[in-house]
Amino acid sequence: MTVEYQFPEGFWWGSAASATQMEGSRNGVSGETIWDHWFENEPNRFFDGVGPHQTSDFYNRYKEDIRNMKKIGHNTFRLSLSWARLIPGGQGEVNQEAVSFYSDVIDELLAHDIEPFVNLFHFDMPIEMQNKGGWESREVIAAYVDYAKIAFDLFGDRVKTWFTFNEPIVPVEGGYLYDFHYPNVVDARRAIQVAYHTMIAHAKVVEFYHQEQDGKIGIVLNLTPSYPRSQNPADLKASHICDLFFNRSFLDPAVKGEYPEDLISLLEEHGHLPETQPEDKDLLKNHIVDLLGVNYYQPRRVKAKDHLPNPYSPFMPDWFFDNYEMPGRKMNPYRGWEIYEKGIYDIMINLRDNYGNIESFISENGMGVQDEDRFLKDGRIEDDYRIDFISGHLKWLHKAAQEGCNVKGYHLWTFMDNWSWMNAYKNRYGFYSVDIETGERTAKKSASWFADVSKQNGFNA
Ligand code: BGP
Repeated sequence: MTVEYQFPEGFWWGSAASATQMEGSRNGVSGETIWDHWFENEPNRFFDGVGPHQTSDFYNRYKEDIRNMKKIGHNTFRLSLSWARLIPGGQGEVNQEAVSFYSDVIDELLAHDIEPFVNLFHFDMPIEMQNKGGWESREVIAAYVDYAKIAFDLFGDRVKTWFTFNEPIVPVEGGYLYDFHYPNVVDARRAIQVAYHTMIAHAKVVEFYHQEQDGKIGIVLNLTPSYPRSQNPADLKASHICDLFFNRSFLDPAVKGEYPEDLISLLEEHGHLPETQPEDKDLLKNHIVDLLGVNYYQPRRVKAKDHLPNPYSPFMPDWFFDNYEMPGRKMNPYRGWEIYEKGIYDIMINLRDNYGNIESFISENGMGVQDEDRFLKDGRIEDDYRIDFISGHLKWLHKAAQEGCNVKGYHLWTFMDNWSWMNAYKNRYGFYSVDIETGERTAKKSASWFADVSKQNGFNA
């Protein structure tokens, strides 16, 4: 039988999740992260007052979960290590219980022919490290590099695909610009320093990895293509600046080893260049990634500002643009985000043409749905909307692959419904639904559909 959308041989089919969102922070021995700390202090900031200890309990049920991954054809799975679990306090003694846990998870994945992709940092700073200044502090960078070395020593023999960070812009925006993550600072100067230091930490880890290990190392970025309202110069400029701030401030140093000139000039013009060290430039230049994970959920529609910012208000990236609600755009009615499948293709073509066709894969893409139980039928969630969402994106990814983009795989966010930062269980994303009370997992319709896709290495529309 011919398959209409046939993907290149060896395509990675799988999903992604993160430690804080699936392990349960009070399971086993673990240090505290900023999430535990914040939840203890301000539980009302979390949806339904549900914090990071109430997750899908992967910590205790990973064997069942990995069996389920195998059932639906996963050949790869991205997880993250919790720095605070592996080294409570962020520095010093390694927690042997965490070593056994992660080691068993990795072995279990490999025993099921699922290649583990391991990410070192997914928004979960140990609270002690945050108290030392978080990413504003060079001392914390050094501690992170030590943590990475320990992880490579422990698991590098079995894990051959590593990532330094997931969506490094999120802690910048959430923690330092717009107050939706701890430490709830609103200060662009500090945000820029945090963003810069994250990339220094990243490059140091890449440097060490390449010296000592023989696999691949990359970074996972949420690339949000920026589309201007019109082709008039003001809208084009607004969209370009958006791209510089939200995409290229990480993409360029990670893949090209340097920041875009026009980003530097813009920050210089407004007196917002971060503090640097003389050796940073060479560090970035010489230690670029081997591969790139791309998280794509929705595009950014941009227009020039209707009103010039008040010159006395503090500098913010959105001095330079406004978000634009394009009439007629397709929306996810159950979450509120725009659905624009072609965005995935535009990202890939950009990587092909402007970033040396770096090896990449879709490391997250997914459709969050509120009150998903309304789609329960005979005990299973009939999520045809998710099948449409995934296949719509896969068609464009297939086209990109056919046109020579070096795209190696597709991972859904996420394997099973899990806890999410501020939103707890509001938006469900999984192939498997999870009963929060009992922990029971049930495959949704999309799970069996995806099993066929991975088996055939493609699908028919
Ligand atoms: C991504 C993050 C994930 C996950 C996802 C869904 O940006 O990498 O950790 O949370 O978004 O987001 P939400 O649960 O807020 O809908």
